[in-house]
Amino acid sequence: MNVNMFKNVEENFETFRILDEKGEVVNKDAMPDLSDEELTELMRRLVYTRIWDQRAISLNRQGRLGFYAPVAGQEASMIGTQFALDKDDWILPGYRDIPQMVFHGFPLYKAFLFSRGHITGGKIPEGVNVLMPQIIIGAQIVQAAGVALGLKKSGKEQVAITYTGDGGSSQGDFYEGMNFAGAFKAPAIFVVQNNRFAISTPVEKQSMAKTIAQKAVAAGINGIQVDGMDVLAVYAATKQARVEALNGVPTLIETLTYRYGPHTLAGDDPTRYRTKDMDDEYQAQDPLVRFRAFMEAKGLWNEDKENEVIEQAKADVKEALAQADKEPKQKVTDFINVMAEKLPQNLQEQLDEYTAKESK
Ligand SMILES: Cc1ncc(C[n+]2csc(CCOP(=O)(O)OP(=O)(O)O)c2C)c(N)n1
Ligand SMILES: [Mg+2]
Repeated sequence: MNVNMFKNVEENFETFRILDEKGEVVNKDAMPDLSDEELTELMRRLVYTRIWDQRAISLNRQGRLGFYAPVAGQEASMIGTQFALDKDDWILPGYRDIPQMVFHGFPLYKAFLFSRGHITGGKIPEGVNVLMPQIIIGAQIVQAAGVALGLKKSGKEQVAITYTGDGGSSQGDFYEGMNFAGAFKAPAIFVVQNNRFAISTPVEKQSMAKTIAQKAVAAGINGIQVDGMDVLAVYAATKQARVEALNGVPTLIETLTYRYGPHTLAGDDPTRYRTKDMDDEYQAQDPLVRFRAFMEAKGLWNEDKENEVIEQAKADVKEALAQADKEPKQKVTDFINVMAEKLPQNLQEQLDEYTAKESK
């Protein structure tokens, strides 16, 4: 028999890109409709995030921040997706997705308090539609399907977007969430930031699927693989996914990206699982370098503007840190007290014990 019964589904999942590595437009038809001001804002956010990330890493090393997962390399993937949202849309982030939260309105000083494990960092201001970052891999995906369905049922023109990594795409929750959203026509967008590694596990060992995007096929939802270091492509794909979501079709967006730093600052050493050649390959695709070239060619960006943003980012980090420092030191009773309206007996006992200790 000469019929090929098993066709490769990944052939339908070419990488979508608009800018090449030199910042030249290679897909004019897909160019999103963004004003000069909006393009400038995108560039500003990329630079701002790179600087804030550098500052956060050094603050962590000085012992002034706690948990931190570096984002350099992934800025286009993070910022391009968030930029395509409406203010009222809901974000369900993972631990690395702090930039999307901050650009959606979550105050930077609270992000720093979250990093320190302080309860104030977990109190989301009214009107800021984000949930707290999930540390449990994949847990936010089923929740996103539920939030999306809730938005639909209440008749709102809002979507829920959630983020996970290549590692997260192996979790059962990932399939459940996508399938549920598809079946209930819930306005959800699932972003998998494929930075090629789940801590030290390469994506090639994670799954035999050639793309993560193709995993959308089984759920009957849209799937697209995007060059996640091309902010315009990421933005355009998310913008379209939002329209589709509101029409009852969720989308899985796989962004191909890379984290330049370690997994977190808790001590992993990327040189033990990545080669210099691989690092170089992705440095050559740097989302900032690429978009900067595009912006400079359009006459919309220059060194002065860049320096202004760098100074602003440094000043904002300094101010946010000062504000975080003003927060009263957290007591054990503080975090027991925020857990439940009426405490169960065992926690009540702990509360009594710590109330007594803290009053000494
Ligand atoms: C359910 C669960 N299993 C294991 C872990 C430990 N863990 C933390 S991050 C991580 C890797 C996640 O990789 P990926 O999804 O690719 O996201 P990335 O960190 O690369 O952004 C693991 C295994 C966890 N937090 N939760
Ligand atoms: Mg990963």
